[in-house]
Amino acid sequence: MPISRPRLYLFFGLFIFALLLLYPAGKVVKQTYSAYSSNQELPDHQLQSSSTASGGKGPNGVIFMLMPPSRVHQAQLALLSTENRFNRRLQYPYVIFTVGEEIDKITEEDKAKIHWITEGRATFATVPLESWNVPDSYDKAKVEESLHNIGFSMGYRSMCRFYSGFFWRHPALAQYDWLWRLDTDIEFHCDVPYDPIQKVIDANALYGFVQINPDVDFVQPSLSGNVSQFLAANAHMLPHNANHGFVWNGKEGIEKALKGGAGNDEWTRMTMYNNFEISHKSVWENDLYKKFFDYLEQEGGFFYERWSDAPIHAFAVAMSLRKDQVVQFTDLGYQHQGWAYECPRLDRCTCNRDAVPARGFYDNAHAWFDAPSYNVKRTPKYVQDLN
Ligand SMILES: Nc1nc2c(ncn2[C@@H]2O[C@H](COP(=O)(O)OP(=O)(O)OP(=O)(O)O)[C@@H](O)[C@H]2O)c(=O)[nH]1
Ligand SMILES: [Mg+2]
Repeated sequence: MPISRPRLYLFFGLFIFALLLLYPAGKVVKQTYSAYSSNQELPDHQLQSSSTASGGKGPNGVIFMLMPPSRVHQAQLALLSTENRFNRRLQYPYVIFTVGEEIDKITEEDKAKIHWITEGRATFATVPLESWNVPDSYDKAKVEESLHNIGFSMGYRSMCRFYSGFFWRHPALAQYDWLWRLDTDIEFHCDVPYDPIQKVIDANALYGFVQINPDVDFVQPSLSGNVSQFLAANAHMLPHNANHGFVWNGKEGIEKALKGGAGNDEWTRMTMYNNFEISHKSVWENDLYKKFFDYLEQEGGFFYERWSDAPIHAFAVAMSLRKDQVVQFTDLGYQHQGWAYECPRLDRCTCNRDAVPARGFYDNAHAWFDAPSYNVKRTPKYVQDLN
């Protein structure tokens, strides 16, 4: 008996349905990973972590970005790169911060583009002016003088202060454990076949970075001295095995810093370039860091000088985390602006190793991982939670 056309369609339909049951999406994704697993340059743990984080079922994390209206197009390109290289697969949500009334200047057309690029996973959040503008307690004449002498705009200084003391307590990030900062002026030159947050988790770490280099002190001449005084005044709060040697020169520098007498002569100036920064919220949401920020705020250096969030974060991780609680990423082909970046020798990277920005890359990650060990004797009760 000849098979009728509707029956033929039914038969094909059932056949395709059965195929889908046999090869669910997860399997297809796994096959893609196994193609990478033949690559000797990827450590095993990265591959293991990748399969657990697909389909938006991974860690409770968020990618967030501070976006001024003047840099919307730049932000769109950064989001597109992030989506193309890994996040269309990992499906992390985004929170895009604008400040005060800035959101009114983002057109509906630009919002729709961001919506399209991120497949609807981006929400906008407003940074209140109280955590942006110069607080009333500051001496305005002194701030003006600093703007004249040191340079850097008020907006830039506000940005540094926001990233020091406010981003992690903004309600838009409250529901997330893992906070992944990206800036508007970034690009990924490599596909990322694993979940970077999962990699930090698998390492039992709390912080992930790409690059470490020294910062300058002329914009923040009194920062290191203030940090040293904070350490001395709060010695009872310091965990005993934090990586102080990352930011203070040798055993002598560390001891001087812990006694409150160190300054720029003892400061290594080493900082993680935190325009890419993965952190567990507990790195910031603890009594030590809160007290640290309050102390710095009271000293006024965010506006009397140009204290930057990068060294402040570096001082913070050095006073609260062990070496093994920090992870470096070296295979992302991550680039900030026109700066030099690492172009890994991997098929999944499309960067050109002979091009100028891929040639001049340097990194001082050894400053964290090979820092001299130093044990602070006292261990406060609460910091054990952090470690
Ligand atoms: N909403 C808002 N975002 C800002 C403002 N200033 C900077 N940002 C954002 O904050 C992040 C860091 O600012 P950048 O100007 O790139 O700072 P930087 O990387 O230290 O400096 P560059 O070397 O010039 O890139 C970027 O995502 C910026 O788009 C501002 O006034 N308003
Ligand atoms: Mg930048």
